[in-house]
Amino acid sequence: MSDDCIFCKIASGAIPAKFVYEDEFLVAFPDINPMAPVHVLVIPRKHLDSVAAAGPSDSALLGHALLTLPKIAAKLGIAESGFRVVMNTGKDGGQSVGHLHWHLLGGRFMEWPPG
Ligand code: DGP
Repeated sequence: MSDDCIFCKIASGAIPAKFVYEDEFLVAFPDINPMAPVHVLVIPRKHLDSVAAAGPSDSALLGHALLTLPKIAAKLGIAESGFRVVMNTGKDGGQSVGHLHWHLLGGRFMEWPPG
């Protein structure tokens, strides 16, 4: 837990959010500024600044997250139509919140390339 991290506060319940999924390691909740009909953020309960801050001891956590993202997509009804997972990292990656997170987007066709 990082004291000044908004996503740590959401994960701990200090700031209320509607969890669409949670388990021992992850929580998922709607993005405050949705870019698609379905747009949730999936975050580890553990504070990591970004994927660039992860190390070998985080392998199981990262693997668990990747395996869980399609399950959350299924729960939200976008597994069959398809979905996009985005992990913005650092300044040029467009990361604005310094706690590792995956955007799970769906409910419409996702254009490529991204802006
Ligand atoms: P990124 O730019 O990849 O770091 O994405 C951060 C996202 O987090 C952005 O889409 C807006 C969202 N966000 C920021 N603050 C909050 C918050 O307090 N609650 C929720 N639900 N989403 C937030």
